[in-house]
Amino acid sequence: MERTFISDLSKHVGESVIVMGFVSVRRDQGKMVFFDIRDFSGTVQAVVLTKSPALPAAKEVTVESAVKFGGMVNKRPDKNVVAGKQNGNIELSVDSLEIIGKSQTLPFELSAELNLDTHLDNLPLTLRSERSRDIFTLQASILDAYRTSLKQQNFTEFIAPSLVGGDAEGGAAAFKVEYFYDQSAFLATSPQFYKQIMVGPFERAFTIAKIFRAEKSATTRHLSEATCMDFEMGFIDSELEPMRVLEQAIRDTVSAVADKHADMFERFKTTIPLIPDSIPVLTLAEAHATLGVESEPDMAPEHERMICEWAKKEKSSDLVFITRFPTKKRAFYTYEDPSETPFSRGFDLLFRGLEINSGAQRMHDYDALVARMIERGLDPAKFSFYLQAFKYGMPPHGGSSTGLERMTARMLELPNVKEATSFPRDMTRIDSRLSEDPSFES
Ligand code: AMO
Repeated sequence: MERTFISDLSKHVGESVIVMGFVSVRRDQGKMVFFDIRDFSGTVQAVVLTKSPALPAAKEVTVESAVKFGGMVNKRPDKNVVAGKQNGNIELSVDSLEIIGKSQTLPFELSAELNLDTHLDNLPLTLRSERSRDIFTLQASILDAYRTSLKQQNFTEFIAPSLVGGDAEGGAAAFKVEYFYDQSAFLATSPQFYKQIMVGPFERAFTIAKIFRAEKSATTRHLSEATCMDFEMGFIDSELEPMRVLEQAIRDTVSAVADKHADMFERFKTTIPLIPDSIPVLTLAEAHATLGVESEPDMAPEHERMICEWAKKEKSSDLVFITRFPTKKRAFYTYEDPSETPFSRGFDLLFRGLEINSGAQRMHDYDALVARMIERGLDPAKFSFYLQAFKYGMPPHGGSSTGLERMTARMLELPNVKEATSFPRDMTRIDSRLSEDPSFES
């Protein structure tokens, strides 16, 4: 007999079926045994009655074992119906039972609240919890919606390399790897140069790329390996156009996850993010003035949190753009219009207290870009590959990069970005702990 997926069981009342899945719960009641079985499509209650030939085998089933249950789909007696719950009005009356992969006794209950290190130490198990499955189901929907939105906005997807010959950000700390011919390569800190190059062939290009950052930061918002949703577009007048594209992508993403996962927002005791008709935009100086704090060349994390509280209260928005950072604080390729000196056309997008995106209009003139590199102490010869794009004619262009893990974390108000990363790498961990006692700068 073919396997029936759990979400289809209600169509098979009164029929015999085979269900395969994992045991989420086992409850022994007198001589009967009840199970909650889950597969990718949902959960159902299974009952092994006193007279069932499967009863001896049922007593051997441990929680999280992979099982194959055969039995009859029955309507539950009215008094046992759980309204509003998937399969709340049916149950599987089990007459055959096979343990396909037996689980050892769990070190803790999967529904228990664990500290982050215990959760991370046991990921092959803890990723099975409802909480983790929710987080990464939502993350998959974010990826899907963001991609769809950019495609609808006429962007072409490309694959950016993870191995690069130099440090792609001209400054960010990179991991070095041994390469052929005694050469060193680096793990990409950003797909920045490649997305700019792709403006040549495609005009509008995007990539979902792995980035690797070697900064010694041990905070709730830093990973050594992160995922970025980057785009770049040509023929713009200012940074306002990429900001609009980004705003549309975020709006489409929030609306898609709200439609699909309203129940998750309830389970995580949070709400669907608020986005007004247009996301508020403040210059850095306006942001500091609004908070009544002294003007600084960047936003301190505490001020990011405070300005988001302001945006929520005053503008009913969980997101706020900050623009007009001093050029010297931004990456070397950031455009500065002569009429706006010393401010750049860079922007950050903050979401519920945290920067989730950075972007800008870029320099597009070859000579000006080379001059900027020299001014920043960078050797243009080392960037000759990237510079070819500008030698052969480049329009004014700009784009931005959204951190997937940060966006997921803020969507569900998770306190640490590592919880929104299926297999996080940080200073102290690549799967297992590297050290109990890191020396770090937070
Ligand atoms: P930036 O360095 O701000 O900009 O990175 C863009 C976004 O990527 C995410 N991010 C991280 N997430 C977790 N851990 C990290 N260590 C980490 N570093 C970055 C953040 C951040 O907003 N090339 C520019 C983007 C551009 O101008 O288009 C860049 O890399 O969410």
